[in-house]
Amino acid sequence: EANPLKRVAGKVSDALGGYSGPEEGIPGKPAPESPSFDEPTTPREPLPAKPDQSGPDTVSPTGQPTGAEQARMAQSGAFLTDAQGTRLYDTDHSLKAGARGPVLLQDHHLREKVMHFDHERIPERVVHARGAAAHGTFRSYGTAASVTKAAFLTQDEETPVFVRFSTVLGSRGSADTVRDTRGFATKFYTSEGVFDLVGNNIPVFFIQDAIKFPDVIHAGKPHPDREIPQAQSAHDTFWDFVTLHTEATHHTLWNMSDRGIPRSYRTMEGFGVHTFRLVNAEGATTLVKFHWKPKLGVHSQVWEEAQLAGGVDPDYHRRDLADAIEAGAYPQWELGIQTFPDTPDQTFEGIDLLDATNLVPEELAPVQPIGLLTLDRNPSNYFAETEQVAFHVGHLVPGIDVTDDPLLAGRLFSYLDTQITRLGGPNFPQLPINRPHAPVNDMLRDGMHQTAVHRGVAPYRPNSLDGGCPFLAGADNGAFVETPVRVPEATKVRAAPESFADHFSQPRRFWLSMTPVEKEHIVGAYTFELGKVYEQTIKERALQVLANIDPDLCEQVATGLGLPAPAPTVPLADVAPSPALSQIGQTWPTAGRIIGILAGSTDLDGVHAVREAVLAAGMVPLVVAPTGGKLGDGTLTVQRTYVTARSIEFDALLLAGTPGVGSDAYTARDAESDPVPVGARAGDPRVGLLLSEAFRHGKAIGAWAGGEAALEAAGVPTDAPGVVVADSGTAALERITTLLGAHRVWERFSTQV
Ligand code: HDE
Repeated sequence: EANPLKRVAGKVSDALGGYSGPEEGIPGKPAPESPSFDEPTTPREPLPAKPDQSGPDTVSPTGQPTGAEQARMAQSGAFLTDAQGTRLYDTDHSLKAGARGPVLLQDHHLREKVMHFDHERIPERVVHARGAAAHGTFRSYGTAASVTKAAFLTQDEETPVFVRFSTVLGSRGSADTVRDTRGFATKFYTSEGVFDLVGNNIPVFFIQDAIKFPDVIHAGKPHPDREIPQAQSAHDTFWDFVTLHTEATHHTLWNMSDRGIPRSYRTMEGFGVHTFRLVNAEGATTLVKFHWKPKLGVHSQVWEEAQLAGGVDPDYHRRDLADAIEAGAYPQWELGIQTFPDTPDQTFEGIDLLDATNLVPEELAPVQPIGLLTLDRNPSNYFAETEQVAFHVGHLVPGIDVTDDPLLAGRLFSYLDTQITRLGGPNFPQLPINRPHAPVNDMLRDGMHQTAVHRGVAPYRPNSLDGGCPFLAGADNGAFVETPVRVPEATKVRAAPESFADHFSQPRRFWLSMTPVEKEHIVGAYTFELGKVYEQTIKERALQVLANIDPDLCEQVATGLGLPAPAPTVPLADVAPSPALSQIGQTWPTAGRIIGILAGSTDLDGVHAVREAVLAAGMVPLVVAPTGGKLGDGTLTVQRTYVTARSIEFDALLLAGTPGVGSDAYTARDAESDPVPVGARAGDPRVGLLLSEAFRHGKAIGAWAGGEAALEAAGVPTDAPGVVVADSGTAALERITTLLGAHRVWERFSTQV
């Protein structure tokens, strides 16, 4: 059948008296034939949502549709229409005076289409612009019921959630794997209203007072003149600020540690950062800090890997999260709290709980698990959900209240305010992703983008015309009542308390808690970042800050920079290390790990067996071969080729060989039976690169049946730590799985663990 679009146009032209499209070609040349790619032609309703694509369910007392109904309103009917529902017969050509003539202003379809397109983008978030999100549920263990009356934290309660992860500094299109803090924001759609826990993957912050936020962000963002560098802190203005404003030292040190380059959103811890105040049914209060603990453990990339990923797969974290959920490997985190008595001074073991540059070591206040978060559904539309979701630290529910942390106070203003610009007005809570699942009966009316059709005539209180509705609840009916905390009598000042003045002892504790290999990474990160700084005075000041954390750290970075190491200007704090701060030394689940299998050999039975074993262990096998297509008898699909495979994607590599390789029998038959003999693979520079990178990045590598030939060709010693040569693929996999429990082969790094 010829081009169906032309056919439709033909029908219209019948009605128009036989006009059948442009006749006038370029003078002197015949009109070109339209290409005739076939398109389905039978009109039908839009495709139903995929199982993981239904919109968020909402309960709206204002008569607003639920998620499914909303989707129906967004798209229905088989035919293309304009925004008013009028059917269209052509969307490929502007209305013109003759096929080669001028376009007519009266073309409503053209003007509407282009007008809407012109406004498709909204301002990106001023910080945390780059993000990825998922839906899920939070199941409460009920263990927090003694300290909070929040209904969603009672026994076995299940609450729908939406979680958005993000980087902080980069623009919306920037790379995922840059060195930066990560956002970890959770919206709980509870029966008592929305609770947002808007946290980060680092438990401390750069500043103690919100009034410094524009300063630290202006310093971290690209330079105002050239707008470079994008999405990173390795530049003069950042280091200028954080070395002058030394309360930023602790957060900066975390950023320079492996925490600044997570392996995946799935392997990050999350922190509420501030101290919050919980209130129980009796009105008793407890101060708490929130923690998210990933079930897969806390893992990071190594710096070279993060840099490579920025080029070969800038969407690395976004893809990883979506793929895992689509594959059914649902990421999980346990929510926990550290609890502290709500004393008038709001300190714990000498640590000021209102200072967001402090953490409380888990050894002093253990994290007590209170519930489990599972992310099990990808968004169906990035813009509608991930982009339009609006978090706010002031979205609280009864039982969870704020403290006087001056950083939190500023946030309580900022998160509402920023949405006015970003989402274009005050009605963003009506966007489907933001709608509470609890009944809403506010007296907020009108404004830009008002989509609710409010009933009644009396959006004010008191009223008699709407029968007095809405009514005030009171604590007995679940109202949010601010905790009556005593404010000390004081004089109005612009000042910080004396207890905010120690900027070095907490960073020193962090440094002393690191294993040697983690310290090596920190030294490498400072040396890289400061090496990118142009101003000599900033480098010197940075070294002074490092000396005040630890002279050994300072000495090593100074050596890398080729500068003298200054002596500390403050007494070095005598702090005990907190082993819980280290990411190394534990054994973690291997579920969800990605195993690259270099195939293309004749031992396809071995490859089949190892693939099955990887799947059975809950890991992900990816078969890599020189070219795409199928291997052997056609039952083995190639998933990555030498062109598309990069080492960053794999947690471990397995090299299949050829049974009998090296023997006389093999030599005789290899060319015929093995389209890609081991020898050819071994010499391929792309395989060499894959192996040398995986080796450098501390990844486990296994080989069987002669597969080690490729290792030898790549200069990877087969007797190095974490390199396994076994009799069969499954035997190699077994040993590699044990190695993966430690995440990386740490012994490969120059410093011992
Ligand atoms: Fe934010 N922050 N922030 N922040 N923040 C925003 O809100 C702000 C801070 C965090 O995925 C903005 O809707 C101020 C700490 C996350 O949508 C803005 C201060 C922590 C996200 C804003 C802070 C965070 C944001 C930009 C200092 C960790 C992304 C867009 C007082 C506990 C949320 C928006 C998402 C986003 C202001 C400090 C975490 C401008 C003024 C501390 C995870 O309102």
